[in-house]
Amino acid sequence: MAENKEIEIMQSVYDKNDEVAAQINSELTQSGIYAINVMGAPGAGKTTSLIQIIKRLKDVTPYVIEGDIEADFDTKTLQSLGVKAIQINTGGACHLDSPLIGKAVEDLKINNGVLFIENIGNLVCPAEFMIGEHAKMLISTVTEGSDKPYKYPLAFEKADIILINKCDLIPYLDFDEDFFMKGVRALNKTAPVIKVSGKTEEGFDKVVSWIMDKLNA
Ligand SMILES: Nc1nc2c(ncn2[C@@H]2O[C@H](COP(=O)(O)OP(=O)(O)O)[C@@H](O)[C@H]2O)c(=O)[nH]1
Ligand SMILES: [Mg+2]
Repeated sequence: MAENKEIEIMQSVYDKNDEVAAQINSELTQSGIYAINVMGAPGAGKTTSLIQIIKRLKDVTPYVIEGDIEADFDTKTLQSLGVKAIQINTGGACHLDSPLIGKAVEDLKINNGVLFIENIGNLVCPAEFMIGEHAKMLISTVTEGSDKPYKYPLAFEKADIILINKCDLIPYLDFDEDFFMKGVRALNKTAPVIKVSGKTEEGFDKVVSWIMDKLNA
């Protein structure tokens, strides 16, 4: 009985969240904004990748909503590079939800451009909550190991694009790319998987072309 109740409440939390997410998505679309929900484990290189992507964007205004449990280092870093960025601190919650994004979008006052939403570092909960995005970008890394698609399937299943970051470190690790890709493709047949490095900057041109194709579609 208690188990049934918990399921009902969770379902209504998801429904309410998705309703608000759909509204945000439609408002962003009307304002000419393409929104990307950037997900990955803590330290995967979400902020590093955003910096690499943003510096390659031409004639497109980038906006960033930074989600963290506490602190605003990443927002300050982006602002120091001239990027319009705003911080959300969840104070403990392990993912962003659509009411939080609705408020941040209002505060940012944005139109015509691409909005990156750096979600809380976590491979589990962010994949469960839509936040008004048009696409989900998952950043996995060679340092996390090649078994992550098998252990955290939802994040890989839902992703529209997957980056394998920290590829500069491959010579020092035992990352098994074939095993990783087999796991990804069992869950997700279509998302492009792009090897990148925030250190050598390899791969980010391809990521930016994917974003530009989406923006122009
Ligand atoms: N070697 C290496 N280090 C990286 C790479 N990308 C990010 N890092 C480092 O990983 C740490 C976490 O990066 P950050 O972008 O803050 O991760 P986030 O928590 O996902 O936003 C920082 O010390 C980065 O310098 C990479 O491609 N190669
Ligand atoms: Mg970050």
